[in-house]
Amino acid sequence: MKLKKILIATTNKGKLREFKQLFENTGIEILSLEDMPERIEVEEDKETFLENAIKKAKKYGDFYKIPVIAEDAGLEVEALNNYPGVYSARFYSIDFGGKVEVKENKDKANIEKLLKLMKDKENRKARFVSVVVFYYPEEFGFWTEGYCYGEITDKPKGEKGFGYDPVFIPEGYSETMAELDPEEKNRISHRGKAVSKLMERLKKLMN
Ligand code: ITT
Repeated sequence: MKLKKILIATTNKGKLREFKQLFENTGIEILSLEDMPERIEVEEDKETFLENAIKKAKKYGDFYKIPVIAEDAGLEVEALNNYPGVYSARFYSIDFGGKVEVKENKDKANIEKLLKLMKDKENRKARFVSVVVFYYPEEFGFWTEGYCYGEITDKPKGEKGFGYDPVFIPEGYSETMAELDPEEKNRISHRGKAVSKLMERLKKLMN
């Protein structure tokens, strides 16, 4: 199999930036949805990360007819019954725990709601989950997953990364994920781990 270009099918700029870094020096050209001639809407309405990631990969891959990587990711918090989970991107807007108004941006509204729900919780354990699907239209596909374990802080800190990074301290660290350099985050993150497994599979397929 020859693989020259892969479309990273995400509307999230933070994710796209990290995927591009992870594929640096692989000889594979990374395209984003902005390089595509036409936009399509894909609704994430499934109950698991895997089903959402498969749905995104298939819709984009079949529409644009090029190899695609799609990811569904999120934060699972033990004391909140693993919420926000698959609702991570739109946690602020769901009934669970009450809705929160978006003032500056969605990431900040999600964090505001999470910290409110975690206010008196002693158990701060959480993990980031990434499920990544590679799909080669009409031929085959596979998926990998990665986890990053840590704890939820009581206030946001750091400006790097995106999403819930300012309130997540990875195991073994004293800084939040948003205080880590991008290379360091990619080395330990759920996404970094899922992508390195994916690359192992791709290497075998390309030989
Ligand atoms: P696409 O579906 O277009 O890829 P999205 O933002 O909707 O973009 P997801 O459905 O996978 O992506 O939702 C992931 C949400 O989980 C994301 O918006 C963040 O709030 C959170 N998240 C995922 N990975 C994260 C990370 O590395 N750091 C912080 N938050 C993360």
